[in-house]
Amino acid sequence: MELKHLTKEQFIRDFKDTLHEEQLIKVPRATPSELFTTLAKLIRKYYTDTWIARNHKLSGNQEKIAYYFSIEFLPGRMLETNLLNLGILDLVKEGFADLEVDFEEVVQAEHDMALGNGGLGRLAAAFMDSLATTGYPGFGNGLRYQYGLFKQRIVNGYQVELPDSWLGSIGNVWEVRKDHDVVDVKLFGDVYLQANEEGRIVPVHNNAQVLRAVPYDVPQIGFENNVINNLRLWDVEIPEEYELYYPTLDARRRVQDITAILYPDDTSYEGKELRLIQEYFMTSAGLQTIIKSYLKMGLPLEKIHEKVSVHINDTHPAVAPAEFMRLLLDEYGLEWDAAWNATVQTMSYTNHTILSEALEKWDAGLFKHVLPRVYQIILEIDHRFVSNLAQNHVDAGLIERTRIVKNGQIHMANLAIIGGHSVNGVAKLHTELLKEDTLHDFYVLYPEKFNNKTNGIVQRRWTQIAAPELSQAIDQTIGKGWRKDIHELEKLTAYADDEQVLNTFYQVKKEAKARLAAYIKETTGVEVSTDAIFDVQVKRLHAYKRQLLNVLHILKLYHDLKDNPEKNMVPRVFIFGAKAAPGYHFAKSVIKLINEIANLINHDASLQGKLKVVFLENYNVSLAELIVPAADVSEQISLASKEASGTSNMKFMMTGAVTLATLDGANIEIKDEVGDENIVIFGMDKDAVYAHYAAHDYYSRGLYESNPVIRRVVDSFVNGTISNAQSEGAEIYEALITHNDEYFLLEDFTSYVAAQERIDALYRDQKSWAKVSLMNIAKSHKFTSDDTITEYAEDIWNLKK
Ligand code: 26Q
Repeated sequence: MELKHLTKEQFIRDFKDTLHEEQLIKVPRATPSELFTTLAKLIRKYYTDTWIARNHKLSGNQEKIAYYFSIEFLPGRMLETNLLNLGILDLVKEGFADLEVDFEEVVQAEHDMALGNGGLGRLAAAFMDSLATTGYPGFGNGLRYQYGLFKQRIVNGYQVELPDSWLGSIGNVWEVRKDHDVVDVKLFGDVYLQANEEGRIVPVHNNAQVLRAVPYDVPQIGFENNVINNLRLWDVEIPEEYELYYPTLDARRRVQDITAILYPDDTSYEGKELRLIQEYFMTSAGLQTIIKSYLKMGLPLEKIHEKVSVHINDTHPAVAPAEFMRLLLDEYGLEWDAAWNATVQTMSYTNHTILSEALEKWDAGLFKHVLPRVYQIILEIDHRFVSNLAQNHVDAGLIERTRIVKNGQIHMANLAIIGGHSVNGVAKLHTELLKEDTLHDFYVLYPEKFNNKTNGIVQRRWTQIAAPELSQAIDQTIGKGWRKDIHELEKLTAYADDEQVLNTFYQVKKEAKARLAAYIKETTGVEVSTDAIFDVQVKRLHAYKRQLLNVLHILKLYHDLKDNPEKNMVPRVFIFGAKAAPGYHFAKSVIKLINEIANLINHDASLQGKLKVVFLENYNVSLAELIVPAADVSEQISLASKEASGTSNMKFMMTGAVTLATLDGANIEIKDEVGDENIVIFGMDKDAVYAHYAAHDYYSRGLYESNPVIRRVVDSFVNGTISNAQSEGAEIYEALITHNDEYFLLEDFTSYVAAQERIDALYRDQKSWAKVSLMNIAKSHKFTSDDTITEYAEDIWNLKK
């Protein structure tokens, strides 16, 4: 079906027919959910031929394909992106207007696909969109969780987690089950080595549990280019021929558990058997199908790296090099050296964190129990790595620090680095820290493997979909070319002093703020004025991200206003959104405190509406689409060196927020793009932070005792200022004072307050503010994931379009 020629009238006819056939009803009687399902089915019909053609072409033309292995994908809703990318979003909106259907209601009937925690999962989804949009052959490989990231409710100020049963009653309308591509995955059992008839030593794997991996493909539609790639998500089933092994409901449930839930932690890692099984299950299933489809080309396996790249997104799929070796050796009979060469040249790895508590290490005993054959192979890889370096007279300490298996643990990052040809960080500073610090030993061994790939975002979702008024204002100013080539945003710099343009953009921001204000009123009951500065911090809750620093500043403003209700300040609305990992006690206490401080402040008439605090529950991709375009200030205040990159910082920038930031992650690159005058920077840089580590001289109690402003703010956690949060307040006080303030909030507090005062002053001059805002939009094109993925494709994967 050629969508180029689709008219509104034809679309309306098709839609009515589909609704009739599928739901046996007419438009006025259909619910938003029925309308959504119908629309999704219709556009599936529209794109199916293109999808099939793409799959045929790729299997026929022998192009190299990259496979992006990730335990998380976080696309959010797909309807609008799919319509936009097919080039029919406006047409469908107009058609629905004619049918008197509220398009927005239909959009909202789709459940977010939230198979990810935060940045890492969202980045994986962005890469899928950008691979299709740039036209590179790149497929995703992950898990089809029954339940996505938990739904957050706030009850009495506390976070409550509810299951996210995203498949609901209508399932995932976009996916296609691919029964002919099922593979089996083996776990547990005993392995011993035996000579076969040809005298070759082969493993015998007895008493294994055999699981069936069933793929579901979700189309990834490129922007107006007739390219559709696959995101392949695996589900688990009991193979019919092994049914007798699962006689009880309990036994069956234990199998289904493998793809039941996404682990909701995004930092501290826990060595759970089920998690290891999830990781292996998707890795093994993915690699098996990759090898099978490669062999259909009739080429020799030892050259598979010429046609296939496997990317390891963080260490979660880092068993890949060992599993690939197992398949090449045991299933396809390659010799070790040929298999190892192919493996190293196929694999590449991205690191997303320098926090040592997040680095995956598996207990060797547990690993051996679950994956006995893979364990043997890892021991062999480790053994060869060690003896090879020893032969080359490499320092024994260096060998010990970089080997894979030691002290009863398997170090997954080490396996990913040794078993691949590329290691990258996700922003310039992060990659430098990997080289200098976290992975320095590997950098000494393999300097050529290291490279940087600064993260990016799908600009289309954050402008054309989330910020339609802004997009129109851009069209009116520089024409529509930017919608296809985001670098044209640079043309906006020519209007930095054009009062009329600045005023238009200022008004556009106000419209977005009004939409958010209505949502805030509806969901929290709090009234906020669009004349106030909308100051936003939305991201996972973690100590290193320092939501608490933001809270300290709010308390300071509160004290200032109590002392002097006439204090001259631009009214502020502080907006938070954040999920805490369910087991992360500290993070949950911060949420409770934010909510109780909100209660305190929002109900205090003496503050004359100058200060408001709102916590929006269940922050997810769809809520981000509402919040981001409405922000005046983007809070990116992690302790320097801790935030690998950040990506929300890029989204805020693109929609005209002013970034208030530390010199961390990609904030540094944002500053380099916009210049010092268009960003507000504060706090210690990475060198100052590291100097404290080296000298062991950080002493938070000293700062508390010597600075009365700090003392008053910190004391308000324990002196009854905040009601209903005594134990949480005490906990925070302890963390800051007794436990020496691990993330140096108190040291950065003073410069943070000064930075906030600069924001206040800047906002008072509407024209200056509008100019800074416009410059941010103009320079944001640097952070498109289309360019990031092009760098992966060219530098790491060696793909052709
Ligand atoms: C590991 C083991 C067991 C359970 C969970 C996990 C786990 C899950 C998710 C560990 C880490 C994550 C996610 C990490 C993450 O989102 N990191 C962020 O990645 C972004 C994209 O590169 C960066 O922009 C952020 O700076 C980084 O924090």
